[in-house]
Amino acid sequence: MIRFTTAGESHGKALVAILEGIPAGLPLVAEDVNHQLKRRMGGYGRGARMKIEADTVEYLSGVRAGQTLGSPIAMLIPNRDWENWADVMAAEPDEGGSGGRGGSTRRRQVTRPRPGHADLVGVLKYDRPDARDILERASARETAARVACGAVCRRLLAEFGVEIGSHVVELGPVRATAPDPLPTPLNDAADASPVRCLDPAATEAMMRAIDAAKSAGDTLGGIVEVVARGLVLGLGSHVSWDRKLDGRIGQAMMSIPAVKGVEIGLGFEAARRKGSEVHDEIVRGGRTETGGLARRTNRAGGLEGGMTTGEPLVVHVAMKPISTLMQPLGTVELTTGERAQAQSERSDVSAVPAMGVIAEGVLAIVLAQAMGEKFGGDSVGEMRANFDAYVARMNRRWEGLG
Ligand code: EPS
Repeated sequence: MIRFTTAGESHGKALVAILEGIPAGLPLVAEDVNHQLKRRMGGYGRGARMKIEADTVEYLSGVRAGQTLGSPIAMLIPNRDWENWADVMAAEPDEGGSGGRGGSTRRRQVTRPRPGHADLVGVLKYDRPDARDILERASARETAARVACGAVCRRLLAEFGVEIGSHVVELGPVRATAPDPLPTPLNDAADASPVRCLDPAATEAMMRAIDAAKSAGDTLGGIVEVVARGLVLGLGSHVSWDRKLDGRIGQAMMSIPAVKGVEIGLGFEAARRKGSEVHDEIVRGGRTETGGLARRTNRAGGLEGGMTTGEPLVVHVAMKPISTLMQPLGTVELTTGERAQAQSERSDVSAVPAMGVIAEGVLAIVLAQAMGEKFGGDSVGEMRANFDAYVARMNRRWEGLG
C-alpha cells in the first residue's frame, strides 16, 4: 500500500515527507524530485519567497545507490527562509514564559484574520492567540512536500509508460484555446510559457491580467487541465465507493490549498448534453494496455465506472484567488473585537501555474496507489511481471475471433 504524510511549517526549518510502499528496485536520484520542485516554484505571478528558496530534496532513508529499497522514503526539503524567521518560529519557549492563552510576544503575530484563509477558523478551533500558529501550516508551501512524493510516484509510473502533464486553460478573466491533440510531452510545451499555457495570445493576456491584479493589490485564480497518458485499463474499481478512482482523484485534488472544483472529462458540461453526445463509442483497436479496444471520443476523460479505460485521463482543477490581498478585505481584530482590515503578508498574485504542477504530483500519487493495489509486488520486477500477465490475459480474449 502506497501512503504518505508530510510535516513542516512554511517558515520552519524544513518540510518533511515520508512515502511508504514504493517497491524496491526503482531507479531514483535527487534530480527526479528536484526537477518537479523547481517546476512548482515557477510561474509568472509568484511572490518574493520563491526568489529566496531553491527547493531541493535530501533522501534521508529508503534509497541506496540510486535505487529504492522498498522501505519508507523520508525526504527533507530545507526552508532557506528559516534563518530570517528563526526567532519567530523557534520551538524553544520564550524567556519569561510564553505560549499561554495570552500568547507570546514574538514579532509577526497575525490577529487580523484574512477572509478566505484558514486564519479565523483555525485560531478559534485550535484555541490559539496568534493566527501564525495556523497559517504556517495552512500555507501552500506544504505542497512542496506533496510534489516530492508525487515525483517519486511519477518515476514509478514512468516504468509503466505513463506520462503526466498539465497546462493552464483559464487564468482570471482569460480563457485559452488548446491544440488538439495536445503536444507530447505536454510539459515541455507548457513549461515554455511563463504561465504554463499552450496558447501564446492567452499567455500574453494572462500576464497582463496578473500585472493589473498586482497593481490593484488583488489576486487571481484559474483552471488547469491535468492529463495522464499511457495508462492501463482497469485501475480503480466499480465495486465500492472508496475504490472508485474518480472519487479518489476528486478527494486528492480538493485537498490542494485553494482548489474549489474538480471535473473529470466533460465534467459539468456532461449534465447539459444528451446521452448520445456524452458517451464514447467503443471500437476494436488501440493499445494492448487497453485490451485491444479504443474509443472514438474521450468525453469520459478516461474513466468509466470508477475505473480507467486506458484513454487519456483528463482532469480539470479550479483554484480560487489567493486570499492574502495587498488591498485587504474587512475583518475583526481578534485582540479587541473591533472592525479592521485583514493583515497583509508577502504572498503571490497568482499561483495557478504552480497549482498545475502540484495537481500533476497529486494525480501521480493516486495513480501509483491504484497501480500498487492492482499489481502489487515488493519489487518493480514483481510488479512488472504482474502487469504483463494482466495485459496478456486481457488480450487473449480475442484469440480465435475475427
Ligand atoms: C508558498 C510559500 C509562501 C507563499 C505561498 C506559497 O511563502 P511566504 O508566505 O513566505 O511568502 O508564497 O503561500 C500562500 C499563498 C498562502 O496563502 O499561504 C510556496 O512555497 O508555494
